Amino acid sequence: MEKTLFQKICDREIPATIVYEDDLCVSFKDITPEAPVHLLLVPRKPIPRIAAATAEDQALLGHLLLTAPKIAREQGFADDGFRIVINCGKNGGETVPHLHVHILAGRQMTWPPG
Ligand code: DGP
Repeated sequence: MEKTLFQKICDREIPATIVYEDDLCVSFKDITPEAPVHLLLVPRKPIPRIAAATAEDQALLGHLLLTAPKIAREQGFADDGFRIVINCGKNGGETVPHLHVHILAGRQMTWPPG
């Protein structure tokens, strides 16, 4: 299987500004930031989208949700708040078919999203 774009970033075959990594996931700066802070958090496992995750991925998904605020604390933007977003499939706006959590911060977010 060909590696996904985000696998190549995790494996440092494509450059990115990596801000966090552990055995299960990697976080790096989004190339087209939508906020002063815009990070992506991706599992090393190339799950194509959140809807493709299975019960086998339960601990990994929990790890991602706990790691996002950990990164926010480490990077110093947790106190002012932040948003996490997972786009899924075409209508969800997912353009890279490798599950990723957007972490957005540094400005007042609005609702509803576009
Ligand atoms: P989504 O639309 O939810 O699939 O988000 C994909 C994000 O990935 C989008 O915000 C831009 C970002 N992105 C795409 N290609 C690259 C890349 O090569 N490097 C980095 N750092 N981010 C990328």
